[in-house]
Amino acid sequence: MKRRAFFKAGLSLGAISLLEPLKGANLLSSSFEGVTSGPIVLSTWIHGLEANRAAWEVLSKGGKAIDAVENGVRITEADLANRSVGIGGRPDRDGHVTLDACIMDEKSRCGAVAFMEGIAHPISVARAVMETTQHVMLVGEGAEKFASENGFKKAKMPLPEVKKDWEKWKKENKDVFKKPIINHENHDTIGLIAMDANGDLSGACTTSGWAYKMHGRVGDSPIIGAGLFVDNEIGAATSTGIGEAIIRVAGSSMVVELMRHGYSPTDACKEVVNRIIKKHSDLTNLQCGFIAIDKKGNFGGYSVYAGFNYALKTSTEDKMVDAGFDRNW
Ligand code: SD4
Repeated sequence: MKRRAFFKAGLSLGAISLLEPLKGANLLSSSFEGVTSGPIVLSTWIHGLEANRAAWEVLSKGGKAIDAVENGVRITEADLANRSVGIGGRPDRDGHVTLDACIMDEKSRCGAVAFMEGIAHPISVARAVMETTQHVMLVGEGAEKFASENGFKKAKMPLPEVKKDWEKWKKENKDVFKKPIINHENHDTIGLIAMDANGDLSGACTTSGWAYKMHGRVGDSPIIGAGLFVDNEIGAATSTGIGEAIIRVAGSSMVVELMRHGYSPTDACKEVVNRIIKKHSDLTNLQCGFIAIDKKGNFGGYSVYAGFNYALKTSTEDKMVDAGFDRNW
């Protein structure tokens, strides 16, 4: 398969002509974006490398993007060392690990679970909601009941070492609104978007959310349009960071909508980041990042603060890419 990947150093006329009609775009002016042809997987943070490889196992055999995205993020959900996704996730302030996830396919079918406890793979439950019910989202006990009835694997959470951290946090820190520092050192949510050999797009997003959040809090990650959005005519986007800020601007759906109006993936992510910045007078620790792919294989990402990066997998690339950013910490 013919494939091209253009970065700053290798920008070619071919890439320019592909993007010429785009309005409001900086074209491929930075190292944090590119264009490729053929299947592609993009996912948030360093844990995305492994997730992408699992997604690639599906795509490289001609599989569908929807299967690839689920396969990919299940790796992160099963990683006991990951404190922001799945089994190893940190609890809320009352000691409950509550999990949020959503999935969306090329037909705009979608499924989500939120505020769900004790189930190892929320993304697969979200997919079952999508495929076997008339609903889009199940939460809390209802989601757990649905998962048990459908034979999903249970898991005991929090892990003993995570519980120990929480007990320490409880003693030392009563401020439930303290914002987590969201950067590559404490990993965070995985949002994974992919395009398959057929040119179809899908996405998945899964998290244990904001560590030590209020009991009952749900962030952007399971909300279609906030944490994830796919429109197979246009592109796909997903997010990471302070979910409340992302929900306020309908983040991922806005990124896709801007791409519909001619923005490149990076410029669409940047515009939504700018809206977040404009709407918040206090930006302390307010990290939010977006990644996006468009239908032509352009991809990119942007965040409020430096430090956000994403994993890229194509048939020739398997690496981390630094997202563009508005400011340094
Ligand atoms: C949330 N967006 O629950 C998630 C957390 C996250 O990077 O992405 N952290 O708000």
